[in-house]
Amino acid sequence: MADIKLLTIQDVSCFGQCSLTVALPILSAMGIETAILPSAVLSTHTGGFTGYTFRDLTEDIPEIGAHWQKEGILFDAFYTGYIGSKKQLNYIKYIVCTCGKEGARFIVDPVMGDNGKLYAGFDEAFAEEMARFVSSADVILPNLTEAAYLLGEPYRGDDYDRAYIEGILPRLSALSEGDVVLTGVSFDPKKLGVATYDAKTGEIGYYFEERIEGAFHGTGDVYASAFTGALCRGNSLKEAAVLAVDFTIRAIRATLPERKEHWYGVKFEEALPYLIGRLPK
Ligand code: PXL
Repeated sequence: MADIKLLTIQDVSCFGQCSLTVALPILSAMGIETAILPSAVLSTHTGGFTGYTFRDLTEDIPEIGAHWQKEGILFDAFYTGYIGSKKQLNYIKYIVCTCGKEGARFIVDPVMGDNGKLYAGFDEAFAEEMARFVSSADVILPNLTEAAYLLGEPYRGDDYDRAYIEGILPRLSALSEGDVVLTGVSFDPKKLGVATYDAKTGEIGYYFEERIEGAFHGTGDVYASAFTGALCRGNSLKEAAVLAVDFTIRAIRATLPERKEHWYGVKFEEALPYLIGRLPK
């Protein structure tokens, strides 16, 4: 396997199994050399904890980038998740331009919200900036809430059909002229999955698994990390999207016996051996 150097940019939520504490172990387990650029350090994530600390690292980002440029450090791929501010988005764009190898891939999970609501600390102005930020992405992975915000349209809740999904996929793709993996798609109450859109061919694909009722925090990050690793390891868009679903559902199932105490994240660690076993040799 060719060595792949990837840079992931997202926050460190010290406790809570999301963002970098999920991305780094998953990508490393998948054999990807993973460098990190923390956008902020929080004591916990913002989804259910109160009184968390938030250390903004915005002004460290250009300094870190300048040092890498001086050292000639270059990456094969970039993967961004939770980004703390509009200003950071602009700094990150610059790093992607200056620290990428020729043809470097740029995968953006436009983390902003879920279930129709923006996460604490985000507003519509951030969503508008995120829509501009994704213009240089090769692949974007919005959920349905983020898709609505990226397109500047109302969130439809469960009130949508295949025609709606197949209508928004090409429009999401047009934001970046790149591929799309839309997460949290369901046409049957018992099934939940993803829709993929290949920008080159216009091909739409679906993949569903059993829906497990309730919300599982951090699964978007678990999914996007596994997807990114699989894509970088040579899987196609569809294969990577499928593998990431298969991994994420196993992480959720591993959490179910302790769901009450383990409400803040999923036990993805237990599913890592499965993920490694599914990688191309
Ligand atoms: O999982 C997305 C995420 C990442 N980082 C922080 C969050 C969230 C979602 O709530 O709060 C800090």
